[in-house]
Amino acid sequence: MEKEKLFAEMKQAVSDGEIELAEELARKALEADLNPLEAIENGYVTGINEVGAKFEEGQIFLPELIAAAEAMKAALNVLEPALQQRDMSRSILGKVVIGTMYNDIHDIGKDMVASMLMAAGFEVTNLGVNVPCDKFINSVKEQQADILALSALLTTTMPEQKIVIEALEKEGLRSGVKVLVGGAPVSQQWAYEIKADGYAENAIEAVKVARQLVGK
Ligand code: B12
Repeated sequence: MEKEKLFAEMKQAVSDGEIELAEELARKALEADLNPLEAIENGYVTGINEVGAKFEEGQIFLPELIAAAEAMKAALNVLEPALQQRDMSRSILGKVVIGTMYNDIHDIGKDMVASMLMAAGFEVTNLGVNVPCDKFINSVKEQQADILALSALLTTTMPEQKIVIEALEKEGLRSGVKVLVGGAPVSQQWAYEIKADGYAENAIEAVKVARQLVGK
């Protein structure tokens, strides 16, 4: 099947909240040997963005948003193993602890960042969503993480990133770990303000910045 047509169908499947169809199209993409990242970005992400815009404009409501997100996650479950495939003989670039801020349950983008970092050769501990500050701190200590990656999708949970950075300082851990921030409402300006070490707009940029942060 033609690539662009498949991407259009992926977008539509997310938009319509069609879980099984979204999954089936992801399998088709793998069978056709398409780049999984291209399928995610040009297919599914365009669908979820359209749904987000409609939600903002009041054209659709939460149940439709949830259905779209579930369709997207089902497709990612199929594609992510392919995204993570890498040459295991490569040395580890560094250790990353990643999670979504407290009171925030968005994880689609955060999981993409986690997958891309793994694919690039980082060892990733994914703490999930709604992660309290002390859980981030404990994990940084336990893992002796090189990078702490913080995801916020809500303007109300962005300040949690600042709280975590301040807690790292209080615990005397700040100089030993680089903090990378991201999520749709997060910006480079915000990263400066809260004294994060890096910001990236998307999963591909996140890998580039993470490499720079560990000097590789
Ligand atoms: C899907 C979705 C949901 C799903 C989430 C499902 C899930 N498992 O994640 C559900 C339906 C559960 C949901 C719930 C809510 N949502 Co919502 N949601 C979205 C939506 C449509 C898409 C988000 C998404 O997955 N995008 C696709 C991914 C691939 O992109 P991404 O997340 O931005 O991630 C990329 C980058 O940001 C970056 N990145 C992400 N994390 C990180 C981390 C690091 C370290 C780095 C470097 C980079 C990085 O890389 C990623 C990959 O390229 C957005 C709108 C939008 N377009 O952003 C609204 C949106 C974020 N939601 C919104 C709202 C209001 C809510 C609710 C409060 C709704 C409600 N009334 O209950 C709840 C919040 C619940 C909570 N406490 O968290 C608002 C937020 C408004 C604001 N300014 O704060 C948005 C913007 C919609 C809108 N326009 O109104 N939502």
